[in-house]
Amino acid sequence: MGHLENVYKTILNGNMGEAGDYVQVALDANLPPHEILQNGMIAAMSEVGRLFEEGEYYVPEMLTSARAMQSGLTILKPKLVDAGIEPIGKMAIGTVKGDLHDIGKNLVGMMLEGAGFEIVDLGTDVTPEKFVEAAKNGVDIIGLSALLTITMQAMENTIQAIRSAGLREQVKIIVGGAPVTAEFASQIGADGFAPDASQAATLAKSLIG
Ligand code: B1M
Repeated sequence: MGHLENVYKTILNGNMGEAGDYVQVALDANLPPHEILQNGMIAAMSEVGRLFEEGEYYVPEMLTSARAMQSGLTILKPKLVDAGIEPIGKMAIGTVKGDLHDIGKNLVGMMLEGAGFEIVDLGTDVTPEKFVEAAKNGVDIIGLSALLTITMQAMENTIQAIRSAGLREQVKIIVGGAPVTAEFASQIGADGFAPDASQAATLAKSLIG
């Protein structure tokens, strides 16, 4: 079996103990980190989503796959992030209120770190008030992630809260996550939208450039 296939299967089956090992084996075989991420790990998570929609996977299976994904990411992170460079900007990132999905948010954080940003990770289920607090503490960019259609509204509430606090002109706000679109982003008054983590890094650089 190929290295990518091993990574894919171990995440699909939620074998947390093995995911990191297979990622390491794939790296040792000189597979590019982005290929392992995209075609092994992210591909497995989309299949998990599909199986959940079909009623073959339930929340516990989604959760074990997510844990396997996270342990694989721990191994991959040093390859995605070049440490030791002078920060080009500071970004606070979080998953909005009501939403617990954090894999995409974590990946965006890693890619931005790789692009030279200092990252403040606010976690998941982050209230608008906490984002306002981060804006007050002087970050250049605020990143909002949402994976559920019902939590997209919290993105708008968050931007509104930042505006009401009089801080909207001081920070750039970017949004993303599976249900989010460029159209929605401009509708709620965000400064930008990115469909994936590497484009989020490009976008963030262009916003502070
Ligand atoms: Co949930 N879940 N989940 N889930 N889950 C989805 C999102 C879903 C699409 C599955 C499905 O039905 N096909 C569906 C949402 C439907 C909808 O609203 N449209 C869903 C549901 C329904 C739910 C629950 C309601 C299930 C339930 O309890 N009945 C529940 C909600 C809990 C809550 O948040 N309050 C729930 C729970 C969970 C788990 C906790 C079990 C687990 C998450 C664990 C974790 O994150 N630690 C989970 C998982 C794993 C998924 C799927 C299978 C995978 C998500 C993922 O990690 N993808 C997901 C199905 C799917 O997405 N196909 C699903 C991989 C990740 C790399 O991609 O997060 O899209 P993604 O991030 C990408 C881009 O979107 C983008 O870049 C990333 C990297 O390229 N991006 C940004 C993300 N944030 C960005 C921010 C940016 C820019 C780009 O700028 C700031």
